[in-house]
Amino acid sequence: MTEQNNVQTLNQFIIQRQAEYPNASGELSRMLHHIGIASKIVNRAVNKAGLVDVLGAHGDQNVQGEDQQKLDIFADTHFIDALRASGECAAIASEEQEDMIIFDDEMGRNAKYVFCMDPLDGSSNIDVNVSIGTIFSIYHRVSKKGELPTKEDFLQEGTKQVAAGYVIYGSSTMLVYSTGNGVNGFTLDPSIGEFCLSHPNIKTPKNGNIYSINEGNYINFPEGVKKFIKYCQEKDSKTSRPYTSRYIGSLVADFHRNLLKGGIFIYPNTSKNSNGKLRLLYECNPVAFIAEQAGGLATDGTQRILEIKPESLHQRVPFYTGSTKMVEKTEEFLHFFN
Ligand code: AHM
Ligand code: MG
Repeated sequence: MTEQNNVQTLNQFIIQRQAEYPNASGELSRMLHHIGIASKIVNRAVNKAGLVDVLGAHGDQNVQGEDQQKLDIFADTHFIDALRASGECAAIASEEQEDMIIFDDEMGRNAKYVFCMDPLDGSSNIDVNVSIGTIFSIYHRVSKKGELPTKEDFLQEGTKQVAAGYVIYGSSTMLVYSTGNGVNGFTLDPSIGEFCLSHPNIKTPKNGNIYSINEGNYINFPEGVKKFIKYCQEKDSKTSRPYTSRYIGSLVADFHRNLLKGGIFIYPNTSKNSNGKLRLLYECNPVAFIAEQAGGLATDGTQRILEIKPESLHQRVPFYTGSTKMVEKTEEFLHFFN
C-alpha cells in the first residue's frame, strides 16, 4: 500500500515539471505524453514478436487479412500517429523514411516542434529476443509557424534539442528522457500499464570499466581505437584493468547499461565506412544529449557531437560516448596515433 502511494507515473511527473515552469504552455508535455502512449503500443507488439509467426501460421491475421507488418514499420507508423495526435508536431524525420513527413493540416502547420526518431533501433536483434529500443529527439522548428516546415528545422545542432530520450524494450521496458534539466528514467509497470519513475536524476559514473565496440570490425578500425582496445585488455591494478567487454549490438541497450554502470560505447569510422554507421540526427544526438545531461561525454573522436552542424537527414558520424574519463582516454589515443 505504502509502496503504491510513493509511485509517480510519467504523466504525474510531466505535469509536476510543467507546473514548475509558469510560462510553459503544455505543448511539450503533450508531446511527451503521446510518446509514452506510442511506447506502450510498441512495447506490446515487441513482447509478442515471437508469436507473430505462430499466430500467422494459424491464420490469425488481422481483420482485413493484411500481412503482419514488420516491427520497425509498425513502430514507425505508431509513433507517427501518436505525434500527429498530439497536435504539437509539425514534421518528423525518421530512420524509416527517406524524406521528412510533414503534417500539412491546420494543427501541424501551427505546431511549434519537430521530431526525429529511430522508431526501432537494433533491428538485427528483433527476431532473437534481444533488447531493442526507440530513440527520439525534439526541436523547436526554425521555420515560421503557419508555414510548411523545411529541412532546416531538422538540420540544427544537437545543443538545440528541447528534449531527447529513448525507450528500451528489455527485461523490463524503460523510458529515459531529458528536457535539459537532468535525466530521469521510468519503468513500465505492466500490471497498471504505466511508466513509473524508477531512476530519478540519473548520473553516470565519471569512470567505468566496460568497453562496448563491435570487435569483429577490428581490422578496419583507426589505429587509435585499436590501441585503446589493447589498453582496455592490459593488466594494471591501479586502473583496475583489464576492463570488461560488453556488446549487445543495440545502441540503446549498450548505452543504457554503460550509463548506469560506467563505461564507453564506440562506433568509430572504419576503413570501409569513413563516417561509421550511426546516424547523427536520430541516434547520436539524442543519446549524446542524455549522456551529457547525466554528466558523461559524447564526441566523434575530436569534437562534441552536439556541436556538429548537420548537413542531411540521414548523416552518419563516428560515435564515442559514455563516462567522461573513458571518452577522454580514447581521444588521447586517437590524437596520438592518427
Ligand atoms: P539499425 O538502426 O539498423 O538497427 O542499426 C543501428 C544499430 C545500433 O543499435 C547498434 O549500435 C549498431 O547498429 C550495431 O551495428 P553492428 O552490427 O555493425 O555492430
Ligand atoms: Mg538505428
